[in-house]
Amino acid sequence: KVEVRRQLWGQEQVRRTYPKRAPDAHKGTAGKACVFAGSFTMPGAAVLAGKAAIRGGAGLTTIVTPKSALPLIAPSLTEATYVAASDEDGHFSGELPALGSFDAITVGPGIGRRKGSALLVDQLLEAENVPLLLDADALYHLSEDVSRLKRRGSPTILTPHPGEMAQLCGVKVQDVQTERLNLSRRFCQEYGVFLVLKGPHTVVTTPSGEQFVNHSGNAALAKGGTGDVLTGVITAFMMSHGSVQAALCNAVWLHGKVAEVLVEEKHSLTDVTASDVIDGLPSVLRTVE
Ligand code: NPW
Ligand code: AMP
Ligand code: MG
Repeated sequence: KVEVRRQLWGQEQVRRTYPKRAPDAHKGTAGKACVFAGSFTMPGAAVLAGKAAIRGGAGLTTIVTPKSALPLIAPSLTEATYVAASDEDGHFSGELPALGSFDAITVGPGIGRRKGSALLVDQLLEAENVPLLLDADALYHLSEDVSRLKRRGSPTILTPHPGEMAQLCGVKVQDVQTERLNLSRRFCQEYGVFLVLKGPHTVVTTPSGEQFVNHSGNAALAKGGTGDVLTGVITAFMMSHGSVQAALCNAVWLHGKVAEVLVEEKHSLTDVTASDVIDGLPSVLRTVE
């Protein structure tokens, strides 16, 4: 007998689980995030993920990016600090720079698909005692050998869109879409990860197979960069929320709700940009905290 555990996650659940910021919080207690993102040809992905992490409440956000991409990112992202990674033709060379300690590590937005970023992902999968979020091109590299996930000792979060999920599972996009819940649950139970399968009605699945279906959002989000924004918000929420599941569900709901509010108040479904989603976060955050 299969126990079905699927729940809806909406404003009520977000309000109930959204953490209070302690009056005596300082930037250290609000969470130190390390985001491996960007390259010479995709600096914007790092800007979007980094800005969203900061708007999402991260106390300190460090962007690790190839040396030549750094000056393209930093002028648009004042509040972050930076580590320049060794660079090969505008992309990560694969050498992992010396890092301090962090409360969350995120890798993927805009890192590209060359050998250097594959080596980087290899090494980050070995990072111990810290939650690791893999998105975008990190998922591409992960799909070379998904079994590496089984060796992780700390929470691991994957945030694929249907194309990335198809690659991770070695199936067609259409098969992902017709089996979103079952495929997600089987994947999480086999590999012991949290999964955010994106698209309309994003599904969040926990390692034990609990599932939450999101109903916020609209087609304004169908535009480059919105996934990088979601990754930034999740990075921040992973550090502020006691439960990874609540962090993921809350970030997904909020991200979608922002798109709804933007279209209700001043945009069309056509013109919303990923940056607008970051700018829209405050008005929705105010309704839940
Ligand atoms: P297609 O294109 O429809 O034929 P991609 P990406 C498919 C960075 N970005 N449902 C798609 O098929 C990201 O961070 C940088 C079904 C394709 O075959 C990544 O690092 C930006 N299928 C990098 O770009 C802004 C879907 O999946 C495959 C699907 C590439 O990531 C933009 C893989 O997708 C972007 O975020 C869906 N919803 N979505 C910047 N400003 O710097 C995609 N597919 O081609 O790897 O595309 O997600 O853009
Ligand atoms: P990515 O493909 O990584 O850039 O992520 C796109 C983001 O936008 C994800 O959070 C998707 O769930 C969301 N999104 C894209 N298209 C739609 C849509 N038609 N309806 C609702 N959400 C969408
Ligand atoms: Mg993406």
